[in-house]
Amino acid sequence: EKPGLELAVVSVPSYACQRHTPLLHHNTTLTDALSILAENAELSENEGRGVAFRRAAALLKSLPQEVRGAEQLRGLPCLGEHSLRVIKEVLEDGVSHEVETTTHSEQFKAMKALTGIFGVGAKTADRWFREGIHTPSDLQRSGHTLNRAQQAGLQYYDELNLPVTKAEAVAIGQIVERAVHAVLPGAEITLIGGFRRGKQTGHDVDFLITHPDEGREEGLMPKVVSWLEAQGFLLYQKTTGNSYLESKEGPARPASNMDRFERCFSIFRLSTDNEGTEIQTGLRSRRGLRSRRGLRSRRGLRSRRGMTLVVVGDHAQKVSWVLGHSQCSGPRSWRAVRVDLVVSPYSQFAFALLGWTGSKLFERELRRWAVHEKAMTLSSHALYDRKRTQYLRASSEEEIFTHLGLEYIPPCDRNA
Ligand code: DGT
Ligand code: MG
Repeated sequence: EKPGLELAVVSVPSYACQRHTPLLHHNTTLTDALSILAENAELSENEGRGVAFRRAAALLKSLPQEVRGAEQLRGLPCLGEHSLRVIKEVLEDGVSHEVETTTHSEQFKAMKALTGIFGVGAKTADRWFREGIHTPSDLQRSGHTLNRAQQAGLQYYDELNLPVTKAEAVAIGQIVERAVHAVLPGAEITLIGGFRRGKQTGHDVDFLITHPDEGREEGLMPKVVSWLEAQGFLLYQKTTGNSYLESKEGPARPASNMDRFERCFSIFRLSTDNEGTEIQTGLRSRRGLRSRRGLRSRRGLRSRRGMTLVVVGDHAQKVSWVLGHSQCSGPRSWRAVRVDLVVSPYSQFAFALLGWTGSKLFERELRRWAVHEKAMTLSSHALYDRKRTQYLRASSEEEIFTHLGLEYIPPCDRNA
């Protein structure tokens, strides 16, 4: 009488890249629980355990219906002993004791808060946690020396932790397009990451840039960044050059999951004037750094809307404001948004597109499939066939799936 018993006899393939995983699925209670444990493992730098929970969650996301009883899970792959135990507990009691303990643990909460700062990874956060730093405010008070990324991360903490909407991603896309076309007409810009998979919100916005005439894209990023900076669109940026050389990388070396494209990690200043989406943050109410009222040329102490602001530094976009008192509110005409830009040569575009569309687990599973099932090495640059000792070219994602002997999975079904 339990509906859906037939799940057990449906055969489900074990690699996430063999399955369709839509954004919306039927088992969110279970996958939310497993995701917490995965996150906790990742924050504790226990990668293997994190991946095990992620794989179990991804399997549940791909099922065509809700799991109501443990007997429906018989014969399904990817469900380790630990994950099964958690799933059974949630099915029977509605909650998992381990998940509850984790979400309430000081360490988990602190690690999440600290790694929520742009530029802070698990290692750094753990070191700070052991020094008694549990929140961004603790960190601010600690007087620790922070790098430029972390300073920006702290400064825009609240906003960078607000989800970026699809509308905001589209608005940023228009700015990126203007910038890219101003310095290289004919270049192509593609929205990648979670938004390409159909997500309605994201933690950042990712773009892939290329040009049909191979070589024209070389050195593009610094020009794009200069244009954006001159127009006042950047609050922070760090550009890294292209370091990919086939000869150096060597086909025999396992593909690193960090790629070597020219890349820019940035924080955009997105105007919210025209969209009626003004954000009212309690902290840091700063109206336009490049205000039309000529703030650019002024220096020193300023009093606006009851705040005392000190202008530090001498470059308009790099001005940082130190709040005289922190509790003030008022409409703001812009918000900070994390944006990643990646430039790919045209011949590597399909690989870059596949590698940057995600999800992270889907990517991981593609590489695992390639190595273990096909004796191939897949990266965001290339696909290498180790038996035939040659690179396999592709000009579309479909061709890459074909090379890998996989059914094509469209971006909207890569939400593993
Ligand atoms: P989000 O932004 O949290 O809504 O979700 P995603 O899926 O957009 O995640 P994100 O932005 O961290 O990364 C997008 C995809 O790009 C992800 O599937 C993996 C890939 N990716 C991110 N960073 C790197 C990298 O350094 N190298 C390579 N090869 N891929 C990366
Ligand atoms: Mg993203």
